[in-house]
Amino acid sequence: MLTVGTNMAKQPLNIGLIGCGFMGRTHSNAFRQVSHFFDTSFQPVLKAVCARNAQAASDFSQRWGYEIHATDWRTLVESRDIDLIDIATPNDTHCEIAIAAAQAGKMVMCEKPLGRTAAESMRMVEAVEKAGVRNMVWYNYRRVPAVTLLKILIDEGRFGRIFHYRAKFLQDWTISRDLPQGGAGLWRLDASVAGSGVTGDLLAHAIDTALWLNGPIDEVSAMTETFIKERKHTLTGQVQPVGIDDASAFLGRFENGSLATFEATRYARGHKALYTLEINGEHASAIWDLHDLHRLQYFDHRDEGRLRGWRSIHLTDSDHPYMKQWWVPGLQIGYEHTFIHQFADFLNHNDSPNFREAHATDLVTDAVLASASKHAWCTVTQDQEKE
Ligand code: SOE
Repeated sequence: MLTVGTNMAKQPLNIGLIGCGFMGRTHSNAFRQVSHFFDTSFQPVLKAVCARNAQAASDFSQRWGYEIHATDWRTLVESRDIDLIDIATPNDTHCEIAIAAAQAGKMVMCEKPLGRTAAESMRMVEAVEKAGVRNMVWYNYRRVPAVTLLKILIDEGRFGRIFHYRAKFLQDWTISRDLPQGGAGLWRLDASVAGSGVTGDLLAHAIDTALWLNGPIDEVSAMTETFIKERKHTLTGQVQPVGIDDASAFLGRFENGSLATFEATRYARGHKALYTLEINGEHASAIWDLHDLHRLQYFDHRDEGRLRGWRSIHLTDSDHPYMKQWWVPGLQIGYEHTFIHQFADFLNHNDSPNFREAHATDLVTDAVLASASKHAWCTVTQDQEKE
């Protein structure tokens, strides 16, 4: 006998995705996979996808199984059939789309950084809070099980007083001076679209994780550099000045008294996406490395002296965050799972980081850029809501 499978208990959640690039794929994969592995009361429905290029929108909708495709994002925002708008477009469009989606009463999810500046992201915060709609920003690295475990260990007080937090995000894909700026795939090099260079693109990840793990950053002293000063613009064909920062580094102080050392660059030859972080406390230290993302290095000074040393914890057991939902112990997961975890949490009413939390990251990146341009220490404006 054949039985028809039903999903009666689950509430459909109709998703409208705007943007079909790399991030559109990571999000679509999360929408497709989440119900196969996580229990939630929602059933995501891939309702509509939008891209400026009609062929790209059509190809994407067929590949991922979206019901309809469009070339104007307003079609999705105005549709009564859509519950949630997901923004995976270049940074200069986040604000307008998010505000319109909030005003239309949709839930809104947005790629990072939330705004090109903190002033821009504040407008987005105000819009979602005024409309009372759920909102979330895709700072996916919080959902690496090893990073989530680190948060749990810190909150349990295992580290004692924190002295140091250091993070790096290193890439090497813009070293060639022949690489143009602007247009699909290269908008990250166009300051008018991206807002900033590695500060908003890469340091923002490191800052989001740091604020989550170690609390607010009070002040920063930064330097930035643009190594290639002019590049041809894909859209105009003209050689134009480059307005983004190619490298960005800062020293800072956290509110808890610990010292911050951060660096991001696209000029570290040989490094493709080396995001590493380290925290040193009174009793313990930990190190995490994106290229070995399923491991957490942990040292606890209170261990028995004869056996004291760095442990390399392989996070594949069912008592590790998120891992009960996956395979059997010993079998690891990867990058794409971080988006599935974040979406599963969202479906289970954990929206963190929401727009207001992501705005706090933009306040730090604004201070970093201001400090670098003034050659001076800058105080990070704190979110009024939190004071
Ligand atoms: C840039 O190359 C990039 O794709 C970022 O935009 C992502 O946020 C980061 O996770 C990987 O690198």
